Amino acid sequence: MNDNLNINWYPGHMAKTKKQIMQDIALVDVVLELLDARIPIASSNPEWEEMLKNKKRIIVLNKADLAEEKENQKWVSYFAAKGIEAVCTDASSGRGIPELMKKIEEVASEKQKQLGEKGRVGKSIRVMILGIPNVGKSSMINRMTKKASAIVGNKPGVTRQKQWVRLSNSNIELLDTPGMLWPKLQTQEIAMHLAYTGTIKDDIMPMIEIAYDLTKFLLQNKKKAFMERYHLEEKEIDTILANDQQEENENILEIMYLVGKKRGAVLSGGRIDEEKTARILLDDFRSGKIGRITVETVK
Ligand SMILES: Nc1nc2c(ncn2[C@@H]2O[C@H](COP(=O)(O)OP(=O)(O)OP(=O)(O)O)[C@@H](O)[C@H]2O)c(=O)[nH]1
Ligand SMILES: [Mg+2]
Repeated sequence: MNDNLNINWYPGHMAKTKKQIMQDIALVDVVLELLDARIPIASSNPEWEEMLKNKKRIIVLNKADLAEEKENQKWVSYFAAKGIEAVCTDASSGRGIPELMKKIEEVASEKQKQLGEKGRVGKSIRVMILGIPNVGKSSMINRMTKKASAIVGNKPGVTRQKQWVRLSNSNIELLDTPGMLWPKLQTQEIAMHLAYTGTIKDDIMPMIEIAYDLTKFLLQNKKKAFMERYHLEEKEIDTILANDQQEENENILEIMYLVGKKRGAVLSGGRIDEEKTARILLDDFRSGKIGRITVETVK
């Protein structure tokens, strides 16, 4: 397997997005930093630290329903220890949103008080939603406003332009932004984690390599869930993994092929359809069908 994901995942429009966001940061009172609860490290843009200094930040661990509850709580404590407030949410069901709203309102009322002291009343509190592509920013806005204010889609790059949305019966305004990545991913592992979760457009990704890497991760860390999902026997898996007649990556590929076979991803002539197998594995992982899986745990 190729060790390098050589892909252009920082398309031209990202630089423009960043410029726009930099300008808008100056206008907002609070920034909601949406992270993917399964990969809180990889989904955190290293540029934000600098961009957001002196801004009130709240970390939102979204897609918490797809991550392990115990690990979610560990991440909340991890951020708390750094003096950063963090909330776990599921923007599809709405879980955690009331708690998040409460936190925003706390910040808003503090800000109102400060403005009131300066004699400026009636000013809106502006909240920017920031995050990597596909993390659930627009879904979050729709949950908060309780209507379909923003377009949502199960692929990265759905929101193309920023959009202000006002919360009804409130002086809070939310700013939806396009997903943002950064020019140089720090490590190969981070690139892989972003790929597993569907942050980078699939059509520019080597899907088979990503599914291979995911399979390897699952076999090392979530073997039981993996076996259950694909009705595989532990003995069968262990025999393949222990085979020293072929390279380790061939052993893992063999297990991928088993999955393909079980799921009918077979070409005419009986060969395994690698592309289709890769799709099945990634789709199952992304939609939580293999289970709630936290890829990056607190160290
Ligand atoms: N399971 C789960 N799915 C979610 C959650 N939040 C959003 N989604 C799904 O994730 C996909 C992306 O959601 P969007 O709200 O469009 O994400 P976005 O961050 O606005 O994406 P871009 O505009 O492309 O940057 C959609 O299929 C949502 O239904 C969540 O908390 N849990
Ligand atoms: Mg969006």
